[in-house]
Amino acid sequence: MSTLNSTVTVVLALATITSAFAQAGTGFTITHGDVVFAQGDSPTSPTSQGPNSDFRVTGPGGTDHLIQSWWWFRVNGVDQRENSLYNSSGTIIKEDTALTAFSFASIDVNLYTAVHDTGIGTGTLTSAVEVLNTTAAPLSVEVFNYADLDVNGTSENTATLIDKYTMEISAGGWTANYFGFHSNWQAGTYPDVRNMLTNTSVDNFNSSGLPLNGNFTGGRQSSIELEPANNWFETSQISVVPEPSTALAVGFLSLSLIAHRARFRNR
Ligand SMILES: [Ca+2]
Ligand SMILES: [Ca+2]
Ligand SMILES: [Ca+2]
Repeated sequence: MSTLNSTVTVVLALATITSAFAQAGTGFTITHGDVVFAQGDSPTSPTSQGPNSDFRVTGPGGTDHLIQSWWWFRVNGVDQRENSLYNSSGTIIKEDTALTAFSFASIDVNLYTAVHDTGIGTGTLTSAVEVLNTTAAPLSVEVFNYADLDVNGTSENTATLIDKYTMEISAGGWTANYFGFHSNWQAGTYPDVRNMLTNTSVDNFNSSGLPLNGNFTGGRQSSIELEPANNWFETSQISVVPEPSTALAVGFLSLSLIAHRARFRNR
């Protein structure tokens, strides 16, 4: 009896602890083919470090290439720091897409997430926020996307800038592109970039930090001006793509097989 009571107490205590940090039921898993994305529950505080995430392109038991994917914002002239998206009012899941809704003092935010299977060992995660000005005055808002990729399930990654919209992160035969049309980008070794978003001061990304070797994290910032009742979309994409050297190796293999066949025929 006392064992049962203490078990009940522990379960209740765990439930209380969990609810203090995340909103149960707002996290989700979406799937397309063998591409799987899992998002942890929405945090309950603007000062949170954001939920954890998984991104796999080889089925639910495959390599997880992602630690975190989340969004932060700052209403200029109001907020003295960046705020994570928090206190979701709920998530609607539909197989390969999810919509998580948020409502704040001056903006509403809809977070759209989608996965797309683009072939064997490849796939895309699209994360987009719709920001709506719910006040009667124009608003200036900074929107931040943040991603902690651990490509190949390891924090030992090599990251380079392909162009101002695309970062390439690689390890162990895997390559991921982190892509988005934003004003400024930032890369750094964990936890430097996330600290900019979770510390108590105003920070802006300055398009620096690449190339890097180590525990890659990256982000993008957009400055948007919103008239009353107007909305704006920001999109971020993570794609696991064929690694150039792997594709080349396969190419060489095909060529050598063709050469072998040709030799065989000539005998
Ligand atoms: Ca993960
Ligand atoms: Ca900051
Ligand atoms: Ca990382």
